[in-house]
Amino acid sequence: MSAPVIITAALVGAEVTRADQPNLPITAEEIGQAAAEACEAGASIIHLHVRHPNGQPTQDVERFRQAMEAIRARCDAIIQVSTGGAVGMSAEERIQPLALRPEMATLTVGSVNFGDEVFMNPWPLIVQFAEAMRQYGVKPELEVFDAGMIANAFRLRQLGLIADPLHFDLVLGVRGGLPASARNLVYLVDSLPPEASWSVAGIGRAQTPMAMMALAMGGHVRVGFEDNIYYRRGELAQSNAQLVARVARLAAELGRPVATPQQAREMLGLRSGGDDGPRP
Ligand code: KMH
Ligand code: ZN
Repeated sequence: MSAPVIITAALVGAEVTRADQPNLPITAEEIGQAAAEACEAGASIIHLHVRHPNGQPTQDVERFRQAMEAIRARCDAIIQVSTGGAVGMSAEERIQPLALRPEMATLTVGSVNFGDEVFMNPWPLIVQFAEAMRQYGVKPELEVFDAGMIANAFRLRQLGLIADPLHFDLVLGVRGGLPASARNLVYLVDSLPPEASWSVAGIGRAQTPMAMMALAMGGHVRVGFEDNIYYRRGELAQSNAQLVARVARLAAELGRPVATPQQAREMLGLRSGGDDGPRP
């Protein structure tokens, strides 16, 4: 058997709407239910964004607390909060959920055009977020949307702001970022520290081919409505779990078992096992 694959379910995101995907989870209860189904299908990490009841994206700490409680009531998944939030949010808004001391959080290591907008991550913001994660004992997942961002991760490591083993998420196919291709994925993986772990998030129709490449290369996989709302061309996915289940099936064909949350914690070197709960 090859190494287990860690599947991350990006359930909600900040950009997708109910008009785009009628089954998008929005309330804490809906997010908790979607997380439980995704875990049952093989996910061990829940990448978490939250919304106001009207569907607007928010980084409000109470909304995160409610969603985290709803997830923890139903499954043992690693909760990875977003510090990316939505394009245009301030650093102060985006950093809020770290105060809940989740096991993991995203740390985007550079700015990138994002559709018609710009996802702003200037160096001082990156340092501020990395320092806060260190202070709260939160493991960063380093989000890479373009090749140059990896150099910033090395710089953070050199400054002692992040520690080995590093974990990256390679996001391929955002309009304005690095396109999703086999050549680009291989280039990014070759640019990482050899001991680092990595997952791939292919955007839109690139989700499944990028997942298959990651599985074959020994990497990990992120899927979910945040990145792709379709099951196949022209057919909306029924649920986040349906997308996770496909990756689990493909992994099985390649002889890679899906990691349990506990196995994923060990593989990622997480601090305790996620039983210390959110704090005020
Ligand atoms: N919503 C994107 C602009 C993250 O979660 O850290 C940024 C994003 C990345 O979703
Ligand atoms: Zn996100």
